[in-house]
Formats: sequence, structure tokens, C-alpha cells
Amino acid sequence: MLITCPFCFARLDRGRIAFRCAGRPGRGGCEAELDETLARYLGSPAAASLPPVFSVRRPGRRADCPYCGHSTGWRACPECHNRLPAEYCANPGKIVALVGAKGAGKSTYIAVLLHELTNRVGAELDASLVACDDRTIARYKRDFARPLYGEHRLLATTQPAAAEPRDPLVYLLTRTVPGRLRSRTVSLTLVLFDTAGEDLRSRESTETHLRYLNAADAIIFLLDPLELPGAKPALSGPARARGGVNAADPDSDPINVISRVTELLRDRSGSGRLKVPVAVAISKIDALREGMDARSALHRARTPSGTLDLDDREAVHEQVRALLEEWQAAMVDRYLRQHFTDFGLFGLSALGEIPAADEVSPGGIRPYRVEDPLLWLLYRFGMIRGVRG
Ligand SMILES: Nc1nc2c(ncn2[C@@H]2O[C@H](COP(=O)(O)OP(=O)(O)OP(=O)(O)O)[C@@H](O)[C@H]2O)c(=O)[nH]1
Ligand SMILES: [Mg+2]
Ligand SMILES: [Zn+2]
Ligand SMILES: [Zn+2]
Repeated sequence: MLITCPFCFARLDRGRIAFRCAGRPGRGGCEAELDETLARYLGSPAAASLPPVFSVRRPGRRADCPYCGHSTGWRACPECHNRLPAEYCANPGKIVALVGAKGAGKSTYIAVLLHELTNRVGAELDASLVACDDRTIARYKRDFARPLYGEHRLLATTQPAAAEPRDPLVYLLTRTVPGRLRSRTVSLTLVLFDTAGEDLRSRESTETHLRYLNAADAIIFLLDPLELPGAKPALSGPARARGGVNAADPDSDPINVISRVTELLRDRSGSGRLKVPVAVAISKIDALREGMDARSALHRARTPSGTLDLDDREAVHEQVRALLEEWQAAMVDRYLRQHFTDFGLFGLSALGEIPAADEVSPGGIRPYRVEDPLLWLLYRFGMIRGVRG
């Protein structure tokens, strides 16, 4: 069975999983030395001074270091030398790629979604979300939670991959599924990779991007209504004033970004419709609120039930489709139908309100339907039930 390295996205046969010596030089273990492979991945030698990596014939949970003889349980990717979390090896998970044009709201979405999964939605699903490695914990705090939730500042534009190598966020989502006789637990490793809209502008995407998209088990595509010319009349005043920052850049046109991502995905499967599930979500729907039918599916709160309400799902899908049509963006729906066997349309808001300048609005972060795409994917992956009526 193959597993995908969540850092470099190389497809690995389990027999190729490598180990890193646990060190302890004081007690006869190996000394730290510069790991050039890891330094190349990290883009700097600063954090790459570690005991050596080695391969064994039949990798299990532990192996003995051939240099010092000490046993180690530190598994590493043979390609990039990053640590492979034990949970990930046991339960090689789903890689969810998040894409969208520059400024579509991807980073904000990740920050809020993870926050909701650890709190409200986690409770609803009876699920726990645990970071699989220390770098995920550090990165989530530094780049997402601290600015947004701690300092109420909006997030900075994500730097292109060429400027700064970016780690994915790797989490283990474990949920207790009630059964008739006894409950069981199911888990999913969730690998989220925050792309820079900048990286999806040109056709010459980086190597990592290609591998990332090719490894994705699902794709969440964020579509910014502020960038859809036809949506202008549907936007509230302040949103209209803020919107259209990419207007002069055809490479950031939502349809162009969708088709570029689709072309990249095509590389793996040739012709025919693509089977990877795609959730296409209109982001920032708080900007449309006023004047829209308050009884519409999109503006009805989802009833928390720990399941996927299939009627609600269909109603939202249809309403978003109608909105796209009304905004002369029906092409999005047609294009998706031509290229994907399985896609869903969503509407969500991470912030819940139009932010003031570069700060979160004083009312705080009040997300709206952010979990919908993920619930749909969990349903697709067989982790939650779908119910009607
Ligand atoms: N009204 C509203 N605005 C939002 C929301 N989420 C993000 N924004 C706005 O969109 C801007 C860009 O959000 P980011 O999350 O940085 O967008 P991104 O897709 O990560 O952008 P790049 O990293 O440049 O590709 C933010 O600074 C906010 O002004 C939302 O839920 N509602
Ligand atoms: Mg970003
Ligand atoms: Zn790797
Ligand atoms: Zn050793």
C-alpha cells in the first residue's frame, strides 16, 4: 500500500519508510549532523542538524540504528527526511487541497475552520482534532491563531512557495461513531496546505504544487464574490467598495484559476471527467447578506446533528447555482459539470462580517457555514452519515 508524504507529497511504498536515529550522543548514540536533504526542503540549514536517517529492509514501528545500535521509533520520509507522524503511518489520511485566487480568503478559512473543528463542530461530531507534529502546532499558532484570534488582525498575504517553503498542517481527526450495540472510532488524517493565490496565477506552477494537487483526495475551491463582476449588485455597500482588487489581473479571474487547477489535475488522469471530489464555495457571503431572501437555504442555520443533512445540502447547492446564474457566472457550474464527476456548491463566511481596514470587525469572528464543505467530504469519505427529512 502506498502512502503520500504530507510534506513533499511523494508517493511512498510502505517498505521505503526510513528512520532517523534518536541520537542521545552522551549515551553512545549518534551525534547530530547537517541533514542536507532536510535543509533543502526547509530552505535553510538552521533546523536541519539532526542524527542520521537510515533505511531498513522491512520497516516496522521501530528499527535499530546501523551506526550506533540504539533503537528508534522516529520515522522519516526517504525523499525529504521530514518526520512522518506515527498516526499518519498507521492511518494514511486524506489530503485536502485548498485553492483559490489571491485574496479569496483561503488562509482566513483555514484559521477559522480549524478553530471551529476544535470547538463547536468538534463537539457536534464528537470528534477530536489533534495536531500530528510540533511544526503544525507552532505554525497554526504563529501564522493563523495568534494574529486572527489573539490580535484580531487580518492575515497577511501568503507568500509564494518559491519565496518561503511552506509546511502543510497535519491533523488527526478522530470521531466516535455511535452504533447500535457499541460505538467505534474512525480517524482521518487531514493534511491542509495553504497555497498562495500568487502560486496559482501562472501556468508554470511549482513542482510542489503539482505534486500537492496530484496527491489531493479532495479539493476545496474558494470563489470570492467580490471578484465576480456580475455579483456587484448583490454586494452590500462596504463590500462593493472593497471588492474587485484583482479586476485588472485576468490570471486571477476565478474561472481562470479553476481551469488552471483543472489542467494541473488532468496530468494525473488523462481524459474523461476527474473523480476527485471538489467543493466549490463562495466565500465571504456575509458581504451579500442584506437584501437576500432571509428564508433561503443559504441563510438558514444548519441544524447541528453530527450528520450530513442531504436535503439541506441539495438546497444550498441549488441556491448557489442560482446565484452564479444570476451573476452571469453560470459558466462555473457548466465547467465543473464537464470536468468533474463529483462536485458540490457551497456558500460560507469565515469572519461573518465585513472586516474594518486590517482588523476583524469589533463584533468578533462569527463564522457561518464554514464546516459545510468538510462535512460533505467526511460524508464522501464514509466518516459521517447522510440523513433525509
Ligand atoms: N467579508 C469577508 N471578508 C473576508 C472573509 N475572509 C477573508 N476576507 C477578506 O479577504 C482578505 C484576504 O483573505 P486571506 O484569507 O488572506 O486570503 P487568501 O486567499 O489567503 O489570499 P492569498 O494568501 O493572497 O492567496 C482578508 O484580508 C479579508 O479582508 C470573510 O469571511 N468575509
Ligand atoms: Mg493566504
Ligand atoms: Zn517527504
Ligand atoms: Zn544512531
